[in-house]
Amino acid sequence: EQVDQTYIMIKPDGVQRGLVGEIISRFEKKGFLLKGLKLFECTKELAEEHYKDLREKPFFPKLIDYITSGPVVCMAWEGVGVVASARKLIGATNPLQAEPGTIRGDLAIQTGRNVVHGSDSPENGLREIELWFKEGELCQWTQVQVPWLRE
Ligand code: DAT
Ligand code: MG
Repeated sequence: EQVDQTYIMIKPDGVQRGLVGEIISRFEKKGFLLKGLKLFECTKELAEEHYKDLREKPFFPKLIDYITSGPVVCMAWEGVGVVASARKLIGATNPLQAEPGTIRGDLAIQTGRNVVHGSDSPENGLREIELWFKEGELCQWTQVQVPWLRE
């Protein structure tokens, strides 16, 4: 089985609203492996690079203002199927359309304040982790719970 990595980020609204523990907990309880974690104030340049595919969208300037409006929590998570699974845990982009039980479905109401980011493909997972983390900020470790997660 292919082990993937995904970049998950708690956006400034999630940090300001005191949802950091709650959001980390969802991924932690699922059983994925946490490889990197930091509270971080990002530059406009980094936010623009992260969202470069959306550069032409009318909401792009507001999106960059939002992401740079306060500290974010950057995370790298690893596991089989972690990219798609994390997207399911996060829920639809518009929180009003996100299913109850998802992070956005439970904790947010507006697309422009949707509390969390998750990579949309394994390729982007690697690209975004490389973009947001420096060498030495990621950990290689083995969870003691592995035999209780996988047969
Ligand atoms: P997602 O974050 O679910 O991967 P996306 O990659 O299409 O969604 O867009 C990135 C972010 O941009 C999204 O989390 C919030 C913002 N955004 C997307 N579509 C928007 C819209 N129509 N109006 C305002 N903000 C939008
Ligand atoms: Mg996206």
